[in-house]
Amino acid sequence: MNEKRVRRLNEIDTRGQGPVVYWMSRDQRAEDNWALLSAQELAVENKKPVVVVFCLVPEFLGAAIRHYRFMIEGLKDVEQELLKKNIPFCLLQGQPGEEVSNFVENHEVSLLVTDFDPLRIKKKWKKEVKNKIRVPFFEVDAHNIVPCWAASPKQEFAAYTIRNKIKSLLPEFLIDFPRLKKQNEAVKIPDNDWEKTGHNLKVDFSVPELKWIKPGEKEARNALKRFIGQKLSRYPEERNDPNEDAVSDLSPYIHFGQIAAQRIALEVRKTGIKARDDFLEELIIRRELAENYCFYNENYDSFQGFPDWAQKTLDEHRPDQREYLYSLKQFESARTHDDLWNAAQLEMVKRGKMHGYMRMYWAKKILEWTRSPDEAQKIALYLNDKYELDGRDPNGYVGVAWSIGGVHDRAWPSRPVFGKIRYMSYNGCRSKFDVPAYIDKVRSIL
Ligand code: FO1
Repeated sequence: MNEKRVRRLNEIDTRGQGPVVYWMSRDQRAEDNWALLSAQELAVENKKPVVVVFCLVPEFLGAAIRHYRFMIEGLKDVEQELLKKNIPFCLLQGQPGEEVSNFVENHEVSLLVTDFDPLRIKKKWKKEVKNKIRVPFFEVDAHNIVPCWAASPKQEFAAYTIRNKIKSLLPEFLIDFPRLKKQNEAVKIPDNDWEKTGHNLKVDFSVPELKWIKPGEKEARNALKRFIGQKLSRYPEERNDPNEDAVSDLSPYIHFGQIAAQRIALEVRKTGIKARDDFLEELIIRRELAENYCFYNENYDSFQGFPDWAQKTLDEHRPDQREYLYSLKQFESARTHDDLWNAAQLEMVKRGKMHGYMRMYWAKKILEWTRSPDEAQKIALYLNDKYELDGRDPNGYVGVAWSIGGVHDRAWPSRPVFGKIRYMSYNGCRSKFDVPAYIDKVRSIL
């Protein structure tokens, strides 16, 4: 295990008598999981068994049944995969500060490993657990190919400033995964009561589950095979056409950690298909740039996080007359004057996944049709996190910050409301793809 993937979260060296525990949160998979592999390595070193715990938290950042169903079904797969290796999977429920630290206490856990996540809520959870436990506590970046802290020690300005830093480290980090070993001794823990969990989870049922995408580690691998077999070669020219089904649909699996970005990169690189470079740019550089932004900028979801030039230009244009003004309700119910924007909103509500190109247009129009950039960002993030299956993710926060606040983008010729923030227009979309066809396609989604 490359030590650079691991960070210590406390300075305690005394270990407990019991098992090594991996507190799984972001990377919800048994295979290709550096945090689990690290926990297993530490367990074998100390002749201890390893146990995996997952803490199910109600009302996570406004997640709805759409998200919890996808995640919980995926976790059931994880439980089964781990069982085959004699590794117990223990489902906790409640606030991690309580539940995880109690588990460590009650099972005399020898040391705790968890996975990396740059989001504020995860830093808070880890701080609470760290303040309560008296055993060594480690964090492993199992989500990124180049660990976030290894890629750069600071917030990067744009893709071109981080690209070479990451590329120079790929030979060291973009390597194949060792297989998870079967362990002989297993700690006896009570069976998980999935029914009880499902029933007494307080969650928003107004956002229905999705039928078109199946959750879990196996389904994620199938989606990867399909993407490589049928779509990768078309990716460069068709990725910006929402009528073409050339996108990978892998983002929900990556978000819930049901597949490792590293696995995707390894399989795509093997193909030798010319198009792979465009896809790998998105998968590796753009995604790790988003992690970098959320990790080093605590205002990743607000106006204060935008670069100075962007804040200045947006401030200058706050008094500008808005040609249209819509409320959250009007946006949410896709009732604007713009049929293309309405279609993008409906695609997200009904399918849980808006096409990447439309996400930029969609967010920029919210900036154009609200009273302030602050309100625009709040509405965009609220809708994104409520309906997108891959919401509540660094990619989503940065996608909105790029569209509304010019994050990782440059200044453009100034115009009303936007100032120097890049503008996108209806006619611009019409020059890129068949707008009526997209609107019809969305209308036909059941
Ligand atoms: N992580 C957890 O550790 N426990 C949860 O109950 C949980 C719920 C959840 C619901 C929706 C969602 O989009 C993410 C959720 N996550 C949960 C976090 C997730 O695994 C990711 O770590 C972050 O959302 C992305 O960084």
